[in-house]
Amino acid sequence: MAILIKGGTVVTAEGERRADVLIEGERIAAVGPALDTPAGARVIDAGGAYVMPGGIDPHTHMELPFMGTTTSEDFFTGTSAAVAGGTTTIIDFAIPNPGQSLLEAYRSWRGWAEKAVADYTFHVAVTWWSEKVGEEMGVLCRDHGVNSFKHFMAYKGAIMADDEVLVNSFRRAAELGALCTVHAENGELVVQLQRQIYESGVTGPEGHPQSRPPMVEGEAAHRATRLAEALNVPVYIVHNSCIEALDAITRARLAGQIVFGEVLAQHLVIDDSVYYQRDWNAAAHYVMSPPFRSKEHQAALWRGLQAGMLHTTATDHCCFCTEQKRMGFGDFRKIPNGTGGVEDRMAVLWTHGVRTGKLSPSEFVAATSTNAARIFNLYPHKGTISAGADADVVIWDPDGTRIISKDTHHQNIDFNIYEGMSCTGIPAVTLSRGRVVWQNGQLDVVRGAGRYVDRPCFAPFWASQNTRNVSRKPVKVER
Ligand code: URQ
Ligand code: ZN
Ligand code: ZN
Repeated sequence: MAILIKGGTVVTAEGERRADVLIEGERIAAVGPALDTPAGARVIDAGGAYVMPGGIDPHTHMELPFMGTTTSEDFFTGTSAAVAGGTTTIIDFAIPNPGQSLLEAYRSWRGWAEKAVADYTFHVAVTWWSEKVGEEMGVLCRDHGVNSFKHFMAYKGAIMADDEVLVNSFRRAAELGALCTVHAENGELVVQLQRQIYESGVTGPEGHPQSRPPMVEGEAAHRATRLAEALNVPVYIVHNSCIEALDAITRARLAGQIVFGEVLAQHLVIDDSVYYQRDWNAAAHYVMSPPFRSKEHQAALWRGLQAGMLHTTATDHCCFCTEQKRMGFGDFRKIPNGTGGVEDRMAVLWTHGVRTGKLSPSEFVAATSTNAARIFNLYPHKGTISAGADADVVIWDPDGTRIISKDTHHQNIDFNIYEGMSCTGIPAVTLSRGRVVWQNGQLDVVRGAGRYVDRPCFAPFWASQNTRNVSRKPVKVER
């Protein structure tokens, strides 16, 4: 049955216009003013609303085994919460333990994700190095639609990538035409500073931000851009939280490098005062890395987003319930790192970004959907409203309101980092590949309806064209 979305204002990263959207099956069939209503079509009135591409969250961790436990959100509940918030595609992470086959880890995550209600795809982490890792990176690109490899510069003793891993993996990714993404914190510095802080007698959640100050992130972000420059590979820095990381990206981009930056919705609106609450549980709820920062960093991150030095917004949705957080009671180093928000990202960004004049509706669409689609090669199947695109659509009510609360969210976690936040601008209807999955405040999802999305490498473009870095042809002296 066709669906005709009538009377709305279509918003893409390029602009906005009054237009109807005709959906046939899983695809958008036509976009234009005053489209005819096909016989038998379902008509959805979008008068007074925006019609936007479904959100793409390029950074989630459903069912992640981490720090001795596993995130409380699985791919069914997590993608259900996502569509309730207007996000129709997630890019999650397959993270092998050091020594584990990348393909084996990828297959595990593929299995867990089969219960998803909306579309998904995976970055694959490189947590160790051998010839076999290099070979498997090639197989993942060639046969499994993986075009991005993640590197954790933090988490020493667990999944941290040292320089040997970074250099070998970056070089291999350049050969493959794949993108390198990094969690930029100096893992060695973190361990040293954690020990100092803990041994000084600070054992509570307030020790977490003190052991990961902005320069720990800025140093790693700078180093990641330099390694990428030396190895001629594009790099995407995830969850930039501070001025120092933003400066590293800005420097590299102004030098002509292909560098992209991601910012989390929560880092744009929550500051580090949360760690100094007297209630241990309440403070521990906010333990994630990089940590929440003081207010001047948020202002800089908003400016980075406006200036095009930060390109995507994400959530790093990595949920640990209060009891799991209490694994670190008495030692902040053992509090499982992560916070949620996959359901709240778009409403938070609309309320604090568009309604405050920081972002236009088009810039909102770029930051919540289109830029991620372009960077990770999902565009134009995802990330736009145009004929031929997947019918991942959110009908956005700019005047709708919602008070964010654990009591009403759909996320499988017993608290919400935005608890009590009043949002104006909410999804009225969400469609995933042409099926209404959220309407009138109700989910109508089908377990397993989500599909894995292939993301081809950019080899033809980046490998040949990426000469922006100074090319270093070896020089031989004839003697
Ligand atoms: O570092 C990440 O991105 C994962 C392990 C989620 N946890 C976090 O604190 N950001
Ligand atoms: Zn991270
Ligand atoms: Zn993450």
